[in-house]
Amino acid sequence: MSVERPEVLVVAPVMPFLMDALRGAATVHDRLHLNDPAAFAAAAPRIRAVVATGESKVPAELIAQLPALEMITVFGVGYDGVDVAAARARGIPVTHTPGVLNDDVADLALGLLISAARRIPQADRFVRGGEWLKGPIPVARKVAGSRLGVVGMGRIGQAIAQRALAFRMDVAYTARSPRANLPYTYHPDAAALAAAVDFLVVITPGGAATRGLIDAKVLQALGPQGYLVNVARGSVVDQPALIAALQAGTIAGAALDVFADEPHVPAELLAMDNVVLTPHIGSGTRQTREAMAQLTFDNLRAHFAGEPLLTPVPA
Ligand code: 8YV
Repeated sequence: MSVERPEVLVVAPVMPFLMDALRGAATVHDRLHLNDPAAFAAAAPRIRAVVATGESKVPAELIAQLPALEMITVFGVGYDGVDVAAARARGIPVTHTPGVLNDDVADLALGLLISAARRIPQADRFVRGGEWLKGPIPVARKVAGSRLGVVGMGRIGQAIAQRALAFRMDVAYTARSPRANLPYTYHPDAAALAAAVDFLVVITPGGAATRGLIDAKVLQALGPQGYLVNVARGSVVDQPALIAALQAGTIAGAALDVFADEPHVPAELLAMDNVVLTPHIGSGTRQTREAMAQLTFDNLRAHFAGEPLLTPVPA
């Protein structure tokens, strides 16, 4: 990094591994815009980089407050919280962390799918609550050999499909366009896919283009034997429609790692026995979070060294 230490605004909590690397190379303002607006106003003209996470927001208003901003680096593959258009309009590049988290998110998707079908969390509660002493638990839903639909066939979607093959699942998908190199059945939209599968796994980027993509019509198509798994963004699913579908038995169950307004989870979902809930842990292993932190930092370092960025977001 340059001799002069750049000033950097970190907009959301980040792991100590990343914070330590940043502090070693830059003057770090940790959430100053939220914690101390007056101090932020004083520092803003000197801030040259923003460090964000997959969930955090970097709106046009914040970008406009930073006249010296040169780059935005996101600790996460999803960058739907960043107003990329506003950044681009000022020639400010945005980087993210693709690739390094594919395995973890795909592992969790399969884990959630199996948890929902085999009711593993419920079975755990059954044992702990002494219910087993009163009699056996009801039988669950078989996974091996069933039909999987993947909404979004990017890097993580493909990693999910590969894992599903080991369970002899019949894999189909929807995406903006068919991928000729993949052996899976393509459906033109989410409703057509949902009608053809037992498990619908959502792993498409968030943002305006996919907001509410999984709506009442898609859930209706998934049907009373179908399960929804969301490891993408809460915004991709119409959450009130999902709650209504679960309450009415329109679908059999759901496993959700992401929600519309994290960390808030609607009381209706908390109260339901046919849902499995996790707190946005798709990439949440030490190994993967360290790899993400390294890539986030390496992009920052490359920028200030005048080198090409490693992983800019796609144009
Ligand atoms: C978060 C994610 O970035 O990669 C993404 O898009 O949503 C996650 O990996 C992570 O939870 C850190 O905030």
